[in-house]
Amino acid sequence: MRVVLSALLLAAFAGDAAAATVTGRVEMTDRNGKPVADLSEAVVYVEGAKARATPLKVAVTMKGKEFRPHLVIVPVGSTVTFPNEDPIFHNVFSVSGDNRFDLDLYKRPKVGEKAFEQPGIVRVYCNIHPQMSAIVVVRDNPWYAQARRDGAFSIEGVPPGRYTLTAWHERAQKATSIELTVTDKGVADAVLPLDGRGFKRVQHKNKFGKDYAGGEKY
Ligand SMILES: [Cu+2]
Repeated sequence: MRVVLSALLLAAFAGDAAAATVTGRVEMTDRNGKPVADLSEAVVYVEGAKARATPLKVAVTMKGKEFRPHLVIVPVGSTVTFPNEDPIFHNVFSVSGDNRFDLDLYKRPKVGEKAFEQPGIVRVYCNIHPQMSAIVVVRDNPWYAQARRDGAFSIEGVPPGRYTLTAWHERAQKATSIELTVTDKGVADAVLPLDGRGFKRVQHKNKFGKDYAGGEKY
């Protein structure tokens, strides 16, 4: 028994020691085929490896009829709070698959919240103001990053193995995935090109699946 335990402990330590860093960069072309200058809302994440990450509690504040920040990434089990700092009503909702929710109407100083239990891209809107939108990216492991303005990203603590590395951006037509072999030395030069040439802003529907009525009431 003691021998087995020691072996397990060794394996655990070896695993920690071998965790590597994956760095690289996201690139994206815009509608005119030019490079996008600000990639700070691109996300990069390791797929195909489930691992528990400590749940977070992060705030997406509603102020001036905007969600701030526009994008957050959290591990499964995390709670996103939605403080309303406007003196008017907002109604936060999403119809994104298993992460759908509806916080109903409230105004300052109430704070609604939602715990996200399913990995996925959650598109968050307000049922009153069609121009308000936010993105919550929910991941089932701790290996994700938000790119810097110049597209560079760094994901730490990745155990050696074979993975899919995916980049996603709201304005890209689809996510870009590459196969990645991580050794204990890490990966330094992953390049993930995204195609934003076909981007068109399309007005989403309200929480009932209908068009927004013209003329705001609040
Ligand atoms: Cu609103």
